[in-house]
Amino acid sequence: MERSLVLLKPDCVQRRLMGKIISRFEDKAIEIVAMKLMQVTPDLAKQHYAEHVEKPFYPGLEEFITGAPVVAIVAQGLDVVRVIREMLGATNGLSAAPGTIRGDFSSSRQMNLVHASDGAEAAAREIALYFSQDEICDFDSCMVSWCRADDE
Ligand code: FUP
Repeated sequence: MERSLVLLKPDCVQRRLMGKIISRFEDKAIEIVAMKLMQVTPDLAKQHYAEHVEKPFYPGLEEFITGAPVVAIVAQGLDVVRVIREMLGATNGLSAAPGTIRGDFSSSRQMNLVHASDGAEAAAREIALYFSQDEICDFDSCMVSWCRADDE
């Protein structure tokens, strides 16, 4: 079982798309094991986007990600890092395939609605940035037995 850090970014919150996007993950039987509405601070933004801090687009990215609240989510499932990245589509909403979340709702490179970890290592680092261990709920999902076979 794998986990991923998902952020519904400020554009998603401001455009009232939170429910629609969360529904996509629920429809796919991805489990949500932690979730909260929160304000990203400049300090947290710098830690989250550490690999981009020196890039020319970073100041605009920080202004955007701190400009309104985000919904931070820990998603759990089989191969969930790859599955969610594929559900999101390409980074730039203008290039993202129709049927993906960004392809259906975003027309921007910066305002691309949702962040999701790009690997298992990034997921562990990002989950620890946004959540303490006691905020993550370990519970038995009642529908697992109707969503996949025992050997999957
Ligand atoms: P992703 O892995 O899809 O989140 O994308 P990246 O790590 O490449 O970029 C992180 C964020 O920076 C993306 F959400 C989009 C944003 N970005 C810009 O705003 N401008 C750029 O020129 C490149 C990326």
